[in-house]
Order: sequence, then C-alpha cells, then structure tokens
Amino acid sequence: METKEIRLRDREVLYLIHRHADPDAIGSAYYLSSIYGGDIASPTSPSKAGKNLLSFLDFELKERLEFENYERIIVLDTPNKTQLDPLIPPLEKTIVIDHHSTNSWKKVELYNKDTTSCAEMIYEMIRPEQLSEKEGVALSAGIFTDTSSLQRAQSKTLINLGDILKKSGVTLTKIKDILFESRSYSEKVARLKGAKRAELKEVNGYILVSTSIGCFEGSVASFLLKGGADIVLVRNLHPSDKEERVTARTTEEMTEKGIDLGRIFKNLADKKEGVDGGGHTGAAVLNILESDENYYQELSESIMSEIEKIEEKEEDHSPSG
Ligand SMILES: [Mn+2]
Repeated sequence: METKEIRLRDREVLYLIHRHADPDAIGSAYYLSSIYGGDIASPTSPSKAGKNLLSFLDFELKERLEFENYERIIVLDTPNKTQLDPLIPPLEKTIVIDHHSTNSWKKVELYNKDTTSCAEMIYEMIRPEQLSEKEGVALSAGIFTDTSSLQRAQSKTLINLGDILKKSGVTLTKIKDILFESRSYSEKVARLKGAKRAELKEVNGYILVSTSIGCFEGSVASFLLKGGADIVLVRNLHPSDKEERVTARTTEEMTEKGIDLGRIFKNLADKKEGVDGGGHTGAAVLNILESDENYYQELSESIMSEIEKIEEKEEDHSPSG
C-alpha cells in the first residue's frame, strides 16, 4: 500500500522542540515537516499562542516516542538540552538548528546563527520559491512573536517577512487573528458540526463525548471541552479506506485525577497491529489502519473503564433535557 510506505519513510525524521513550545518552535517544525516529512514532538503541551498556532496548522505534537524509530533527530529553537527533558535525543544522530546566542549544545551537528527567530533562520537556509498559506503562517508567526510583534525586528527580518507574506499570500492581520484566537470559517464550521454530531455518555458523573469530523479535530475537541465535556473523542474516518484517526482531549481536572490519555492510547497501540498512538496526559491521538465500529467501541470502553477508576463526581448530575 503506497500511503503506508510514505508514512514509514516519514517516520525516519523527528523534529524535536522545547517545552511549552512557542509559535517560533511550532512554526519552524511545521514548515520543515511540511517540506521534508517527519514527526514533531515536544515534552509538554505548547504555550497559549503556540496552541493557537497548532490549532490553525492542524497537526499533533507527539510527547512519547522511541528515538530508535528515527534516523535523524532535528532539534529546533532549543538552546540547551534541559529544555527537552525528558526527551533527550541520542547525540550521534541529532542536528540542532537554533538562533539563540546562548546555545550550549556539544557533540552534535550545530547550525547556530544570531537571527531574531528560528523561523527566519530556516527561511534563510531554504529560501523556497513558493510557500503554501499554512507554511507562510507558520514562518511569519514565528518571526512575529519572537520579535515581540516586530519591535525587535532588524531590517533584514522585515525583508524576509515581506518575502514570506508575498510568497504565501498571508497578511499580518491574519497572523494576529490566528495567534489571538479568531478562527477561520472552516474551523468554525468544523466546531459547530462537531457539536451537532456529539454523542454523550455519562460515567460516574463525568461526560464522555464522541463526535466525528474531517478536519480540525483538536479544535473541535477543545471547543467541546469548553462546552462542558470531561473527555472528548473526535473520530476522523477517511472515506477512501478503513483508516481512522481518533483525537482525544480531556481537562486538567481529569488528568489531576489520574486520567492519562497518552498512556491509554499507547496501551491500545501495543495491543493491536496497525494501531499506533500516544500523546500527552490531556491530549492524545490514535491511528488505526483498519478500523470498524467494534474497534471504536473497544476504544471508548477502555476510556470509560479508566473513568470508573476515579472517584464519583460529588454533584447532582441528573440530565436536564
Ligand atoms: Mn525562537
């Protein structure tokens, strides 16, 4: 199967970015993975602005991984190793691309230049002829935030940014809207459709919501969490084959009580061939090569049994309508 082969090849490169990743780290990693393929990982969930950019770019950050599955590890925007803890990569296959003058990496292939952002440094290294809208947003958002909304931009930064905006057709207003949370039409429609298709299950006073959508699964999930769900599962069924991707999100309250979505998905992946997944305690993704309703049922039950393990919610939860 051709798609599988592409995926295996993509697995060989890993982009690793610092804890609480900001738009510069996320944008740089997104841009490189969009042109060369590969996975992106960070030890923790991103910063607020990082989350907003991630939601627009619509991809997932890995938190748990096996370094042996990758041939090359490219560390971005991270001046020292401790900012990757506990995801410290094996140095012999690590390349570091970073713009901080305080960079302290040793015994790695290091690209370190004193530019105002990692995104600008990468743009200068590649200087592509063309940029897609998302690539333009990724690079511009990195430059925009790392220069404190351009206050610290050098003349060269503005020339590079101008090139990026021109090649991608993106505007600075759009960048600001994305970073400060105004959403595109298609993301808004995805959120509303996701809400319309939501199915509720109650376990011990907690609400597990299942829904399905073709894109923006992460955004749909956060929307439903804000709306009152305790755990959300968003299914993305590929119409062409049996492949399915399930995106899960839960609240901080639930992770504090012991819910670990990354671990639940990792356990499911370990149990069945063709299933691959994991993530953070509060956000995880499961890819299923051959899915069906029975398997989804099994998945949803394994989450419900984890909810059953935590104490019952002490409040009235009789349904009101
Ligand atoms: Mn940076």
